[in-house]
Amino acid sequence: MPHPAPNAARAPLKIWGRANSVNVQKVLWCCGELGLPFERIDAGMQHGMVDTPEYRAMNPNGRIPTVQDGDLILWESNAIMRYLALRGIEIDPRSAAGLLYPEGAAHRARVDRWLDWTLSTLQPAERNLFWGMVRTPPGKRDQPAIDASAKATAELWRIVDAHLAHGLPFVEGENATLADIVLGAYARRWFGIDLPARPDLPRMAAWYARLAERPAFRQHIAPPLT
Ligand SMILES: N[C@@H](CCC(=O)N[C@@H](CS)C(=O)NCC(=O)O)C(=O)O
Repeated sequence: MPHPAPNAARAPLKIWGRANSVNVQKVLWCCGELGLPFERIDAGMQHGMVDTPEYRAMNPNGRIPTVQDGDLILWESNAIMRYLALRGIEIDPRSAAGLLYPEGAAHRARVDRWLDWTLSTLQPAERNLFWGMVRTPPGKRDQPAIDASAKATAELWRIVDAHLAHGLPFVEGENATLADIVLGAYARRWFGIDLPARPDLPRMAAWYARLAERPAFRQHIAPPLT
């Protein structure tokens, strides 16, 4: 049985990024699942900082999140989560990290594909929906772009719903993995946006309800969309 990792005894990570960024949220959720202490520093959008030479020296993209663990500085949220999980496994193979990023080439690849899919396919499809409905005042919205984005996003969630026909509680098995984190963070946006109509996706809704019970989800993902 997995037992709490000695990860809590590690020096706190430093995480740069505003708490309402989905890519930051994924990393915070991952830290919560792993019991990793961290210090978060606001950066990005209204907080600025990302264009300073000091920040660019850490992350030449000027994007968030950026994470520091000792001497290691990392950017790209999915790479950060993989690192945190692998480091946790390195420290204690029986820790919760082993559940989050399961061993075995096939199982790990099944998890990884959702990480890639989220960045390459889901995020570009849902961007106009999220920005249009959450970050744009009603009078200034590009409704056709929002509608097209909602339609494209619904088609992608149908894929997730169909995948969940495997009947297991989480996307890739009996335990929540990094795949659930990346998809769950975007699902929170999908369910949190008021839409005139949305497809009935019962398996996805049941999966999402399971994720919503997790303390780290409640803390980092559930807060209002902004
Ligand atoms: N692929 C990168 C994307 C990073 C990214 O685009 N982050 C957004 C926030 S979700 C950002 O930096 N936006 C500019 C800002 O907040 O100033 C990752 O996964 O970390």
